[in-house]
Amino acid sequence: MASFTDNEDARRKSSINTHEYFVPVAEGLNTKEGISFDPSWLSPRFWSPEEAKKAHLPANLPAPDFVQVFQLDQQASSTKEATLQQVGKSAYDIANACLSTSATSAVLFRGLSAKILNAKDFTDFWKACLAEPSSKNRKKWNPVSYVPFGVQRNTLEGIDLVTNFPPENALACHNEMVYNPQPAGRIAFYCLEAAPDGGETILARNVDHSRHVSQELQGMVRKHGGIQYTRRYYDKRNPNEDSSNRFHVSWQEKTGTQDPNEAIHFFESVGFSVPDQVHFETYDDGFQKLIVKNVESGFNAQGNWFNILNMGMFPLADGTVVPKAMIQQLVLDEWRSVHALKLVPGDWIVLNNQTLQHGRLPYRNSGEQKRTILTVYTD
Ligand SMILES: O=C(O)CCC(=O)C(=O)O
Ligand SMILES: [Fe+2]
Repeated sequence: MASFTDNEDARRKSSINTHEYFVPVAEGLNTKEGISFDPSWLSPRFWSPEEAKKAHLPANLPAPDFVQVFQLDQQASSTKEATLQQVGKSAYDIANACLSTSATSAVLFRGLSAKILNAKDFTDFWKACLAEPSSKNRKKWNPVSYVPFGVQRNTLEGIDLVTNFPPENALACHNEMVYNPQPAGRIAFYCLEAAPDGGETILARNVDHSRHVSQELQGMVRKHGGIQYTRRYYDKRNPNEDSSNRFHVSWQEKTGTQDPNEAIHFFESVGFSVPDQVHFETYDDGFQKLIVKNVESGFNAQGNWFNILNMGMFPLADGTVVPKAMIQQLVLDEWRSVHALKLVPGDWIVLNNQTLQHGRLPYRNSGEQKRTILTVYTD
């Protein structure tokens, strides 16, 4: 932890207007120790423990030295004027300024538990981040909805919680909604409660994946025109469909409407083109399915690796199937770019979702302490 004078020094050096509520932490997350790599984090669909023993594994996950860190100034923020709105505006100003430069892909605000104790407080703070900026030169943040393949997230007071993924498994790094035509520009996580054991946030820069993923695979994706993402939503009136599988969703549940035209419009409003990417198709049983199918290049605006080919579920644009051995190698190679940090209560991390991936390590909750992390997204 920086001393008061270090912080003063850092504040003077910083070109960012912190509105007195935040102090830059000059040393960032530049800690020496990392977390040793555990082969059980590798997707068991592609790696058995025996195979992992023979592989060339990463040694450890270092701390992410590229995250810009700011600490809530306890003195300034305890004044009467320091409402959640003021603190939110200030955090927005800092995050927006930092993320507007290509040099920064992550900003971490620490110490916010002095102001934000629950999801309701966070809602007020987040509203201030989304308000019209005081200067026309600043980009307004517009919230975007989370549109995954399957079911929506669980929520707390109307705010999304992190993906409901089995705690005992590592959730590998990914860019949110990378399979949609318009993935979110930013994703941010607020930690209300950390897991007593594990649950570290993991981060990987897309530019680093471009160095570690085999040139052969990158070339193959380019040569075959990108990656094909297909979703098939059944009609909930069809009694033959299995509604117990969470990836098997009806179009009515997915889009929140019973009206087929409105269902198509739902996808249109999040960037899919109609009718080529979204349409109803009639099946042999007489019921229709809503088919949503798009091709994405697999690379971001900077030309870096940006896709979920590692799930082994998606063909290339012309129907070519990537050999299983290449996906297996990809799953491993993507861990070579991974850094880890543990969010503690009061931490808010804002990420450029176009250039930085996130995920998390396995964790265990205890009776009294349950990992609780809120999630928001903007354009
Ligand atoms: O559990 C987490 O920290 C993040 C999970 C995740 O990838 C998400 O919620 O988008
Ligand atoms: Fe995610």
